[in-house]
Amino acid sequence: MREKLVAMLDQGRKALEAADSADALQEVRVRFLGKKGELTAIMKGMGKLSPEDRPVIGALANQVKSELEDLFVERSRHVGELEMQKRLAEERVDVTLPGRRLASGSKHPVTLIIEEITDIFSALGFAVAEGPEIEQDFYNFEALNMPKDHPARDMQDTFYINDDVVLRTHTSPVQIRTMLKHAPPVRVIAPGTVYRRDSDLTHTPMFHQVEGFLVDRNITFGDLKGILTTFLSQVFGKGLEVRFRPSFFPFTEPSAEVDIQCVMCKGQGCRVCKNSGWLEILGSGMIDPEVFKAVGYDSDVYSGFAFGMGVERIAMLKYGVHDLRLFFENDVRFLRQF
Ligand code: 2NM
Repeated sequence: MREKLVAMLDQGRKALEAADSADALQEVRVRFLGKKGELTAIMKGMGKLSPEDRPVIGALANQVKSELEDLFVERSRHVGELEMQKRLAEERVDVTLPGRRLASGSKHPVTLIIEEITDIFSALGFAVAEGPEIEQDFYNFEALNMPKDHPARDMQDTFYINDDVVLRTHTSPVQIRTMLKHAPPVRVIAPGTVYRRDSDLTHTPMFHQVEGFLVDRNITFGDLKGILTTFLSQVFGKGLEVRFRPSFFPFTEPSAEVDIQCVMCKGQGCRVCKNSGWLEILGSGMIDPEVFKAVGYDSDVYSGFAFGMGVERIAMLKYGVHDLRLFFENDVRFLRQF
């Protein structure tokens, strides 16, 4: 029995020294020191020993047990350290490596133009107003001097929700709402999405507009010309010719279409300007007294001008985009360029 214990101590020591992981160590501990382990088996057999041998062998067994336990603790510490070293080596991070760049998006060209137009008019003292895209007939048509039987309504190909509710065909209803809420002097622009039942190479059923108006005492057509000329020279560059051509809108009188010299050929004549040398860019006019009547402004005291433009059209001319559909397809190869 003495030999058995000495041999076990030797085996146990060797097994512990060979164990190089927490799992392997645990296995060795169970094998030698566990409840069903080899040392327990020997201790159970001690009852058969003579009374003289029993205390001697018992003491030896306890000594072997405590030595193996000490070795186990010591080896555990060592193996723990080894495992930590291994993990640190495996999980090493090279903090000097360059970072991975996040792919960043870009603003849509329509957004960029709306922002640019907004910035220019802000600097000229205009506030920005917004309103609903689903609009009542009164704000979209009636208050703009277009009663139900008015032929001018044929100019708008309207999406009707019901008899009284439409998808706004322009952002003018925002101007009407603004006038109903605020007494003059007011100067406001209304950028936003508008809808018309129109779809071909040069028309989409949804597009964007910026409209604006200014009302105060003694506002004249000269003020309209000054503001719009200033605006156009800031968007398209100084030194470009601007011309005002008589036109008609139900909500303005007199009305004028504003042209700029063709940005592609500088007035020489090309495909874009259909050889005229000019590009139609804005609609405008002095606000009709009928509109003032609808919103409760006194047209004997106040006068004002209004204007409207298509954002996609300005974006096409400014960025040289020849296909309107590119603005709505959202192909990143197109969008990334802005
Ligand atoms: C245009 C052309 C001319 C316009 C008029 C108004 C309002 F509400 F003040 F009467 N807002 N926008 C207007 C005038 C819009 O777009 C081509």
